[in-house]
Amino acid sequence: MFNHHRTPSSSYKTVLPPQELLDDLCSRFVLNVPKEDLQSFERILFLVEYAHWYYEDNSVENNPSLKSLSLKEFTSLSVFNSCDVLKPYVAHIDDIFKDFTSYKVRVPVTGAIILDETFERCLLVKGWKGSSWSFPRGKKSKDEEDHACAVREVLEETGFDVSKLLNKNEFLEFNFGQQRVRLYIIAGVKDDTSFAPQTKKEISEIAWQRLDELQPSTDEVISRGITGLKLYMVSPFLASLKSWISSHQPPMAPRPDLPLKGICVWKAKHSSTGSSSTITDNQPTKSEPDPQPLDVGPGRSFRNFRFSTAPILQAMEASFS
Ligand code: M7G
Ligand code: MG
Repeated sequence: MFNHHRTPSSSYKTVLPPQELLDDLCSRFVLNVPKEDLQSFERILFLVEYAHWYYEDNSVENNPSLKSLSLKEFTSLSVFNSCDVLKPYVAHIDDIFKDFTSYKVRVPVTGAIILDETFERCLLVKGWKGSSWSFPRGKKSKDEEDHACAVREVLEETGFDVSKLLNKNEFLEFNFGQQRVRLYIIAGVKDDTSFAPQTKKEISEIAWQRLDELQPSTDEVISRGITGLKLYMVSPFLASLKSWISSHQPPMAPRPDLPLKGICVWKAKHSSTGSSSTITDNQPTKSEPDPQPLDVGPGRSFRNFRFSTAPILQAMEASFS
């Protein structure tokens, strides 16, 4: 685990998080939620994912010696280690993760196809880790309506509020395996609108991409536009989008003054993917609303300990029966 061949500062990003920090994150993000949210491993893992993001985006960022962890590593170190009832299941972490991953791809996704005033460009976002572009979209939360999820995800990923522009009946929908993806068409958005994601490390870039650059459309989930743009879950929508556009009048005629390339409207300062596209603007990322400050006073373990074993046990039974 420790790489002794590293550069002079050998503790750089190699220190595992202290158990106290993990316990604090665990009690804040996971153990303090209502019982009904702890009814299955899937729901528990969604909560652990929030704790993990907080760890990566705040704890690791503020402490350069702390090791960056995968969600799986974080999960086995945190919840499954600091919670006695979950401890025995560390051995089953591979299966638990397999279930979680397959559950995730079954959660319906909604989002938006945002068109500019000429209907020549659409707004795409680039993921933080990969290099592909997709429409702003994301998984539905528990009991969330399709259009509400689209509004929330577009707001989180682009900072743009489509709630007043969204028509619940105007959408394109496809199924990818077991996943339903519904995208609402939001047409005629001004191209000087400002965009910036509200989440950290989810989106690395936002751009108006020319629809004709996204062609040739294939039905592939992963494809490339004619100029080499890598696309994720974009192509299958293009044919229906084209026919929608041909039956609707854009509010503005084509703009020959605009570049024939995509127009970047936001880019992260330090993204993990060093992309080379043209940059026009660099707005600060709005930070997430900070959760309660960590309780660091003496006796915190007692104060934070609100763990009730009954729902966890029930969840275990449900998951393994
Ligand atoms: P998601 O919210 O799971 O997907 O985020 P969805 O919006 O399609 O429902 C997709 C991916 O973005 C995650 O698997 C993470 O890799 C990354 N990501 C998303 N968020 C909100 C964060 C975050 O707050 N912090 C970090 N570090 N990564 C994030
Ligand atoms: Mg999301």
